[in-house]
Amino acid sequence: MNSRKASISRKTSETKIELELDLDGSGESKIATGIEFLDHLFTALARHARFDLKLSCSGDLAVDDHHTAEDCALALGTAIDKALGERRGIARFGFAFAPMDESLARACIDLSGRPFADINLMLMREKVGELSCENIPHMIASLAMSARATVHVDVLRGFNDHHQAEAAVKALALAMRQAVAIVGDAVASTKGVL
Ligand SMILES: [Mn+2]
Repeated sequence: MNSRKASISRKTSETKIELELDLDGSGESKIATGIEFLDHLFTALARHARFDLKLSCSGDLAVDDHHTAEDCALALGTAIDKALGERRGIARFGFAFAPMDESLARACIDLSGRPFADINLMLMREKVGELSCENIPHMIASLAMSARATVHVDVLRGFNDHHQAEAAVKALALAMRQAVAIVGDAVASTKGVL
């Protein structure tokens, strides 16, 4: 199998990001975004998707956490898109539930080439750590857009925002792992293109 890796250097007036991704890794990650709860979520994503991921970001955290959360997710999605190449042989679809104590999340993904996201996490707090809760669904949606994936993530129950966010990301990771898996050598579309 060809290696499925990608590197991203992304620099704007708001963030500077370096990212290295291996879709066929072992879940090892080294994440430093400047927001520890965001690091926690990307670490969980890499671990459960079994991606090797290095991500460093120097963002305008003096403004707020928005650009950092969004741009890190965009960079990861772009890397996934790049690493997948023409998407030949992939399973394309992935579905997973992840419980975390009282919380239960479900993620469904189609690496369709068509960006779409519907994310409902039922978060109640303003922030978890230094990450604003409004940026957590935004981050998953940003990843879906740049990965050119259709992604539905729902927290079905829960009352702890940390658990709900983490369960959502773990479900996404498990679904992602299925969707990127190599299962054949055809492009999994009746159109012949993803
Ligand atoms: Mn946790």
